[in-house]
Amino acid sequence: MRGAFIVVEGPEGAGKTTLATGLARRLRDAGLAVREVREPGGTPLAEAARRAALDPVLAATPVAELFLMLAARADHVSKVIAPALAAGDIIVSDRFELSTEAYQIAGRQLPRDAVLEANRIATGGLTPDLTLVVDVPVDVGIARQRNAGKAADRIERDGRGLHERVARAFERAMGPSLVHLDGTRRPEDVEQAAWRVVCERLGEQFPRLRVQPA
Ligand code: T5A
Repeated sequence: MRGAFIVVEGPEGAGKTTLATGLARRLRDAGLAVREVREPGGTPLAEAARRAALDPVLAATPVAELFLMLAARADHVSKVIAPALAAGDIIVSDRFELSTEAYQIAGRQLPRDAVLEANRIATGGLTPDLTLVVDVPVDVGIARQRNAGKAADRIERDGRGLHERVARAFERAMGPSLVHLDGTRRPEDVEQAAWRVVCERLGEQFPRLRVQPA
């Protein structure tokens, strides 16, 4: 038995959490077992690594930031994600390894091959079945975070150059299991478009998704 691993990715304030929550609700309404997770996070060790990585006072260097993200991922995959998939659950994750490509490789400009190999060790080779990338321009995402009253963490406070490189990396990401969504649309429209993709891609494995209304 194997479940399915859905990841929602995108730059700051793209609407990832909003979309992940909406998709998880729809999947549960369809009668499926769903587990919502976020990265970095999801286990006590991973949440501690998240706090360390995002704390402005600790001022993690780019390399320290990378290894905090990967330590969090290794713990999360082995203790939560892999067991849940083995039990047949659908995982909906707010961020995963594409964030490492966008932030640590494109954003921080760390060496690509070495980072990808270190990430592969962290994941044990587990990759998402479906990655939904929510694209928004940098200014739109930052304005949304401000309007939501979110206190900026260490990475969010970084310069505009980083966030431009991150957003471009997400926009350019491609792959057979990767689908882009226009995050500038209304939340309900983004969710609707994502739901259509989920039903198309996972309908064969989960027959309950074949008959879901649009
Ligand atoms: N990181 C993470 C790395 O550097 N490397 C890694 O490998 C990983 C995994 C995590 C940080 O860690 C970094 C990246 C990040 O800097 P985070 O909290 O997961 O931080 O990421 P954020 O992008 O900062 O999360 P946000 O919660 O701010 O953004 P979301 O989740 O994209 O947006 P959301 O859904 O919370 O919405 C923000 C606001 O916009 C509104 C919402 O109501 C909310 O007010 N909104 C919309 N408004 C208009 N139209 C829409 N379509 C909207 N969708 C949502």
